[in-house]
Amino acid sequence: MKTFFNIEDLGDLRTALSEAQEVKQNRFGYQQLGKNKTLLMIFFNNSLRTRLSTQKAAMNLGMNVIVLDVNAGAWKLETERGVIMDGDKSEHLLEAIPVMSSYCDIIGIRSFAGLTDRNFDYAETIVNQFVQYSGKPVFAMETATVHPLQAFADLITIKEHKPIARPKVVLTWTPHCRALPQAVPNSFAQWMNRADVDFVVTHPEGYELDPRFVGNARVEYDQHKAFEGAHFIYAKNWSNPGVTNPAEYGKITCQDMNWTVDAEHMAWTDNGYFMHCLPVRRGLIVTDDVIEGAHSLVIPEAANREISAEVVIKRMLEAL
Ligand code: AN0
Ligand code: CP
Repeated sequence: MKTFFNIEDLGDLRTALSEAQEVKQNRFGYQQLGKNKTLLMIFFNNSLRTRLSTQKAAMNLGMNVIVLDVNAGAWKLETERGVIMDGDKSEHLLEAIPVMSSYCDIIGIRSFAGLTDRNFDYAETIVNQFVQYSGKPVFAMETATVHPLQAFADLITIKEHKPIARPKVVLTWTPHCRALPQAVPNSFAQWMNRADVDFVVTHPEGYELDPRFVGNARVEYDQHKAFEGAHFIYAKNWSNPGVTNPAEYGKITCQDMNWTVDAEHMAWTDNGYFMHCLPVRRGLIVTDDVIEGAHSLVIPEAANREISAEVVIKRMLEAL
């Protein structure tokens, strides 16, 4: 595997899921693969889970790991070409990328959407430059539009807990106080569309996800109807994707607290599980009782991030 951004990069999903199961039972079984190989993890944004789980996965595989927080100690990077660099940015991404890649074998990158320029974000301008100029395998640790390590871990978690062969999975928008990217719901939708699940998306009108991710998934604007019979509720806030109104891209255009997942919402489901990628703001996305309840999967879901990362890095090592 040379890149990992979209579900297509992973190939057959069943094979990937059984590989995940195998890796989970034997996570130190591939130490020779990573010997004397270096993973460079580059963070343009904060992280708790991605940082720890990806580093752990690489260490399971016997790799050396370097973590770079671009905004804490590195030179500020210019990303646009053709500018006179007389501001606070001391170095250009086009030098920084080949320099960084000379010290490693595989690159993981976190670079969130700026949420101001839809075309810039949805063209994956930053990450594509890493792919083009590094000459190394590159994987997403959440880019402007995707978070595939999360979606893969979510799918592993659903497979481990599903009460029936083809469960009903509902992605629900929830309110939030800050404008958040669409990467998590984009990837979740993309992956659920390919998984053996009955997938429904519910959100206020105007919050339609980009068609290239949501595809032909069923969209139900009535959250109560969407929740009926659900086996998994996947809550997430996202800012306006600007699909129906480009001027609203990245803005908060709804703060309706009726969408917060509470016990009453969960009672509409078929004894459903609660999922969220974390970090989560209680009281906005979900109530304390639901996230702390017996049917909350947020901790096993986060733990599976180590497994999704290990499968992805293992495949990249195998292809070096
Ligand atoms: C980020 C987001 O919503 O994309 C990261 C989630 C994994 N969340 C926040 O910035 C709070
Ligand atoms: N779910 C997730 O990616 O969390 P972090 O932002 O803490 O890495």
